[in-house]
Amino acid sequence: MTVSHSIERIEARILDIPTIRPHKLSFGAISRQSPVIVQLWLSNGATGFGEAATIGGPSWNEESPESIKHAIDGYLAPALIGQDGGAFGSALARMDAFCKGNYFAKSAVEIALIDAYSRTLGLPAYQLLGGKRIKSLPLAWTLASGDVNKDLEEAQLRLEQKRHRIFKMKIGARTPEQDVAHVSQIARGLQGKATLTVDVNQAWDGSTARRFLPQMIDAGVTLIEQPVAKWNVEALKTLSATLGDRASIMADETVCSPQDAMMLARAQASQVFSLKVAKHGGLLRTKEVAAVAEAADIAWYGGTMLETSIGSAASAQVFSTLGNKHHGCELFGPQLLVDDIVTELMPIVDFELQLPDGPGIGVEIDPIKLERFDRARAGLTAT
Ligand code: MUC
Ligand code: MG
Repeated sequence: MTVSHSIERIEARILDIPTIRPHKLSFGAISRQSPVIVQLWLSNGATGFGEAATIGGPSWNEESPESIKHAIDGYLAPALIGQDGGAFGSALARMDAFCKGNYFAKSAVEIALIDAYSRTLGLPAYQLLGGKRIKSLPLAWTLASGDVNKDLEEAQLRLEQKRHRIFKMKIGARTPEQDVAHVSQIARGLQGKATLTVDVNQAWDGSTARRFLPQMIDAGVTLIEQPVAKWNVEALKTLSATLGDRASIMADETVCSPQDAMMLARAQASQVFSLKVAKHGGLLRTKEVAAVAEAADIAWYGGTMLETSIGSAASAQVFSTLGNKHHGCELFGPQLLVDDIVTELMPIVDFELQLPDGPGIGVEIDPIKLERFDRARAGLTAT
């Protein structure tokens, strides 16, 4: 039997959803998220949703909510209208032919396409991505209030609630000495109860990283994410060689394409890849990067761009198909937002996110909330 349904319509909208508290990173602080939500219709009437979220407009990388919507409306949607909805690889190739880069935008469209098509078949998206291997993943929380006492309070509460026992700290905005003091205080407060990660978001140069990371490790940090600029593979390589036995070095901004993954693997520059559907350009390309990791004996981590439950569930679908050499995930975006746009969140049980089983990406949109947060409706402007 062949199932052929063409792509009829694609629409993108920007939402603005406040966060429960300011979220501070090396490059700035955010108090709202502005995800781009894509809805795609197939000729059989099936519809799917996708999402791409950035952090702080175009501060995390080149793409912003506005550029994502512009790329989808102006180039990606026209490239796909009338095309076979089940030919995912061809859809990706057409998007590449019509539009260079813009991977966040492409990922939102690809998620919506796979959501719509798998709903047509009555299957969870993971069935089209190789089948489910993992049922749940340890779920990290990011401590990023900027205040030690608030961070500790937040961590204690989440431990008591059995929601999180992996905590990631965003550092690099203050001096390295201040960061070491902050991380050490948190580590003392959580000793023996939690695992600690730091994410420098590219803020340090190689010599700062070589000097201060050992102090972070002495304090109890076991996973170090993107300590240096994305291009600084030499520094990542040195850090992996010198610190790799005591803590793992994780690439985030450096590892976007499968070619980046190959280059890092050849250089032996990181022991873990943070996988993010948006930066890789979709669910299928996330699998390609994960395949390079597996082939090179590199572990994976389920990263986030602080998406709503739409993007988080889509990520959960692909993460659930991967192998078991991982450091858990951080799909906590829905918990950081004051509200969500789905009827039911993915449950967290005993510190683990339960990866969804329903049709498509496994969560259902709440149309009233979608309207409520729509930027066009609220008349808001860019971040
Ligand atoms: C990043 O670079 O990993 C993920 C969690 C968080 O707090 O910020 C993001 C971005
Ligand atoms: Mg990161």
